[in-house]
Amino acid sequence: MNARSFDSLMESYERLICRPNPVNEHFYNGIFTRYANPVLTREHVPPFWIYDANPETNPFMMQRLGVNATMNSGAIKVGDKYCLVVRVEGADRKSFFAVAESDRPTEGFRFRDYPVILPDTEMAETNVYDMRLTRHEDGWIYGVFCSESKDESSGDLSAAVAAAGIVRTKDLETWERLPNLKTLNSPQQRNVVLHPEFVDGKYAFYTRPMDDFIETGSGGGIGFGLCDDITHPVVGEERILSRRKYHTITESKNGAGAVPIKTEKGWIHIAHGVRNTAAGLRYVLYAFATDLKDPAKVIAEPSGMLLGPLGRERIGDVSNVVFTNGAIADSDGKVYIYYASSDTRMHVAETDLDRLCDFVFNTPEDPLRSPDCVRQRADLIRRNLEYMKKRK
Ligand code: M1P
Repeated sequence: MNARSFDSLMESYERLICRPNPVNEHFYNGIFTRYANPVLTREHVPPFWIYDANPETNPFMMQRLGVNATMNSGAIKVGDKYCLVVRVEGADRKSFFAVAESDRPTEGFRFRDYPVILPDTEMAETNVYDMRLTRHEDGWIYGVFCSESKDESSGDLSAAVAAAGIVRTKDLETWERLPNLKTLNSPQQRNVVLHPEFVDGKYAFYTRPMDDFIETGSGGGIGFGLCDDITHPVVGEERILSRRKYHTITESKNGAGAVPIKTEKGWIHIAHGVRNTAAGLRYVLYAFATDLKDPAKVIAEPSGMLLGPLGRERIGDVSNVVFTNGAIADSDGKVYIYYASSDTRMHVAETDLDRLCDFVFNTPEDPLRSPDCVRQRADLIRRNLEYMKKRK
């Protein structure tokens, strides 16, 4: 094997960043558009994060600090830039955050020179991941993420504790770390999202109460709780808004995803639902709406999934998974849902507010039993056949 030159690695990287990302013409559902290529893969990480560029100290031009995956990214538009705060997973399994930005929403994402340097204030914290970015009406951009520590009370080496870490910034460059969120009634938390507006004059969090690191146990679904002071964040009561249900896409667990999008008809939430199968857990995205005045009150709950893993998306480090923690609602009404597939790479799905509202408010609810599902579908077929006959 001939050692490649660092320059040639940089050239390949530049070619990849500049590669156009056409629409995937083979996919249609009327709800969103898929794109042919992922928007970020580990190959999009600059070679100068991975290689020692100096052939004198790296004669074989080998990777010194490998990167395994680029996934679950928070998303926000800052000025004219579409920004992702990406979960980058090193070859050492530790995740960290890095900003990748582009002036186009579906291609051209380039990492800033350095990853995010988070203030290192939680000394037990081993791993951080899955940041949600909220532009709050108080003027800050908040990042809420999973802060994971070893469970020292357990003899099991893999036992861990998940909590919600909180940072805030104005520019995605300098980050102030706040204390981790305390939820008085739930021992663990993951997939916590800060609502963009005050509710009853308080900060409002979507939570995911959990008894355990992996299993949500008695946690009934996506919760909602209020917090008086974000600089000493404590949530007491968590009202469950999107419940896990038997024999649905959320049976095993669910979790808030993107920061809810405000529309005239309600807050639109894009979350993930998990079911178990003989091949392991399957993660899909689903959507629902909550009341504009009471964001914990569900007002529309379309049946089934919004987006599931498709084709190559189905394979990766944790296969059969799609996961979102960021969407951008643009000023022209377009909505970009950034999602990771199989804990490996990032994609984008494009839709708009009208389509999202139509999907959420006009898709029938899940009747929860096969006979009722057949009745629901037979009704659609009958109406269509009558319509088709009339048009002849
Ligand atoms: O591996 C799939 C996902 O698993 C977790 O999600 P949840 O807490 O709902 O099980 C998260 O760790 C997420 O990062 C990961 O993509």
